[in-house]
Amino acid sequence: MSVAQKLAMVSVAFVLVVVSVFLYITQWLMYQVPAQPASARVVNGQRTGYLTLATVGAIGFTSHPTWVAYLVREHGRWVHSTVYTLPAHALIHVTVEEYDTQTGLRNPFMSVVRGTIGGVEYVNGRAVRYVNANTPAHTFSVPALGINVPLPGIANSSYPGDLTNPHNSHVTISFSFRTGGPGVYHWQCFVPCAAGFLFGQGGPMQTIGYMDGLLRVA
Ligand SMILES: [Cu+2]
Repeated sequence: MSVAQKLAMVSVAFVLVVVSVFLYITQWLMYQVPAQPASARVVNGQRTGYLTLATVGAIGFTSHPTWVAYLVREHGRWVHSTVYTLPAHALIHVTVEEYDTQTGLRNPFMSVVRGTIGGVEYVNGRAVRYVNANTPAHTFSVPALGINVPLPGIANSSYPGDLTNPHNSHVTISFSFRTGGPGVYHWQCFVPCAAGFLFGQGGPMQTIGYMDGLLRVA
């Protein structure tokens, strides 16, 4: 093989690598998590939206079956998504079925309910303004809207809670809040719930679709 031929082969290989890297990075940058719309209707003249969520200790599918995750109820099915579309200037009623065990908060500040209607959440129907900081499995927190809702976990002896069985052990949490104008608001969990990661803060805690998400208010 001549030097020119060798040079041509190396050049072609180099171009292929550069193009592959370029495609990989652009695909990664352009990736959009599919948004799950929440149902909206007018109740007593008030634009109202509903969001039904679940939290599980291990999602059991996806490429990370062992990761903690949020799911959303869509048309009678649990869907793996943390990107939710909500109506603007509306009252949003949220219900969370919490199937994971207690991890506890590193910062007890996050054990106080904030930003909800009445400053309360309902834990199995009982209104509370805060929970014991050792009990949350997860939180539903939207920093830009001042919302923080700690979600108490189930007892270790009841684990794993099974989403597919509505009678299985879980804690039902409900609360309401108002959306403002249109925008995209980041939300996340503040419990270091990522088992197996440094300080419980890696993996699912850093990944949209698990313990982080977006509220698309439109
Ligand atoms: Cu969490």
